[in-house]
Amino acid sequence: MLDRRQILAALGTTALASLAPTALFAAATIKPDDTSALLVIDVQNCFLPGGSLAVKEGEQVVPVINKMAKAFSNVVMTQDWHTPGHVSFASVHSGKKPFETIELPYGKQVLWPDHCVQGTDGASLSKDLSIPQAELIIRKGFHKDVDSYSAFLEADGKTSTGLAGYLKGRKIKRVFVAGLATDFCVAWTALDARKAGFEVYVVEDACRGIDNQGSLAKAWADMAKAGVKRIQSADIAVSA
Ligand code: VGL
Ligand code: ZN
Repeated sequence: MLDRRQILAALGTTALASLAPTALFAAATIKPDDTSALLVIDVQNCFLPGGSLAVKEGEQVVPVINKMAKAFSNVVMTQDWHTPGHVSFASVHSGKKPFETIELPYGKQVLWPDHCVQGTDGASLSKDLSIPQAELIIRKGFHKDVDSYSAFLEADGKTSTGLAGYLKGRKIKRVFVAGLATDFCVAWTALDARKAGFEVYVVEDACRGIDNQGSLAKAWADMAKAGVKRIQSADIAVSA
């Protein structure tokens, strides 16, 4: 017969054992393979502190992305790459201010401060990114009359950037999305990646949002509905 002390001891061990994998240690259960790619979205000076469209805490994604990138043999980065006088800039619409919206032929467009103008320092990738194996940089938003939050499709909903073809050509099946901003370029990229047939993960702590009029909560809801998986960088196994 077990006495009270033995029973409590046994229960204690079981309780601890069942807690251990989740609560006591980070469960790094996702192992990127050769069919996985990390998409690093718009980690550019304009979106970082001091930039013209600075995302709150934007700089905090950089060390998280650098560390996570070690787990990936395939990394693609994007650069928002607008013409001067781009249609998404409030400055070209008289009487309009940044963060207001207008109707364009392809639909509703949020207006922004001038940002990520081709060839400017603001459009450069952060000098603190350290991902030497990155194999492709996709530039987007370079048509003067069309915006492109998504790394796959421009805002007209039909002009392709070529990224889906590239990834499929390289036999990529799963994409992990990180960067700026969660509720615009990250979310639109994730949603289009689902439409293009990829398995999609958004790494929450490797992203930061703009959150204009509820856009962040809406983006997460849209992504959940589309089958985008919301994970943390600690879920990804980075082997030594
Ligand atoms: C972005 C607004 C305008 C982004 C780009 O990278 O999320 N947001 N252009
Ligand atoms: Zn832009």
